[in-house]
Amino acid sequence: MTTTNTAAPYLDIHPEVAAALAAGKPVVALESTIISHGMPFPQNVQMAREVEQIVRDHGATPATIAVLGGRLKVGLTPDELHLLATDKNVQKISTRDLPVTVALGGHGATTVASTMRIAALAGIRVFATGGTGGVHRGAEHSMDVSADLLELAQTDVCVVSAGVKSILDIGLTLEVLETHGVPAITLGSSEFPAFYSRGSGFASPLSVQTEQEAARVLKAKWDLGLTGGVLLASPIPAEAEIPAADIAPHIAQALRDMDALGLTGKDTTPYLLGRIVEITGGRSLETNIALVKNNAKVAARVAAELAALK
Ligand code: PSU
Ligand code: MN
Repeated sequence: MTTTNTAAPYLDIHPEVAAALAAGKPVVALESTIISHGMPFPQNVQMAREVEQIVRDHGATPATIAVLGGRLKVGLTPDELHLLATDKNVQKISTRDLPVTVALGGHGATTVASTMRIAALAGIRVFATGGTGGVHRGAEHSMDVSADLLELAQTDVCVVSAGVKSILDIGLTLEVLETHGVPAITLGSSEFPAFYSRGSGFASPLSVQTEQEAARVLKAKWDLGLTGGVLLASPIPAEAEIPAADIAPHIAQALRDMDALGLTGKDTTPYLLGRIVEITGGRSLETNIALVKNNAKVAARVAAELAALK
């Protein structure tokens, strides 16, 4: 990607994050769509605060990213986190939306794609989320392929996620990542994980055993001039997972309900996540929170190992 310092006047990097970056200390980017559109209040703001603390407890500085009043915010205050969690005027914004939200001075919660781009502008290389977007089921007709995949193809950031949400077509998602030269690497398993579940039935294209190995992969990739991102998949801890066979009928139900409502495009992922929380009586929300926390821990360790290699 082309990172130019013409972006600097649009960025507000929190002083704590700026100090860590200047000192070469580990920093972990965190996204905000998961707060505004991925979980209900008040669990969303509580999750956001706890995830920041987990990053700190594992030796890195958290930088939650959003667009507020048209400013690219890297690192948020508690009041800003609260606004994202509660204000209905906050839009879900992906890369395509960034120039409009900036130019018109709006509020936007950033997806994986737009968070990656802002993280890269700020010089942050490691990012934790819940699950990455991917190729939607039925994409051969809808053409609904998340911009997260195209951002991974071009922006030099490692995204730590619990794999790809099982509301998506995981096989096609892995194909698109391969086409774009994006390493999809699973930490500690030979099977690619499926967000709520440790297993997806798909072999992971690549694996590493430790966060230190993951950091060495990142250094090698970028040293070699292989631009673009890495998807580091971290399976949800066994005690927190919903096994694939248990969640499958609930996902099928949510997809049917979505089709009946005629929802498409950017509204699908928030609807499906919310509907699955309803159908599972809240269990999937607990699972989602557990996997995000685990990813924050892994990302902090990768960022620390990467900082030690430089
Ligand atoms: N992970 C979660 N919850 C979420 C998301 C990820 O646990 O809500 C969000 C991310 O912001 C991701 C987005 O980029 O879902 C995917 O949206 P879409 O399918 O429209 O690209
Ligand atoms: Mn989409």
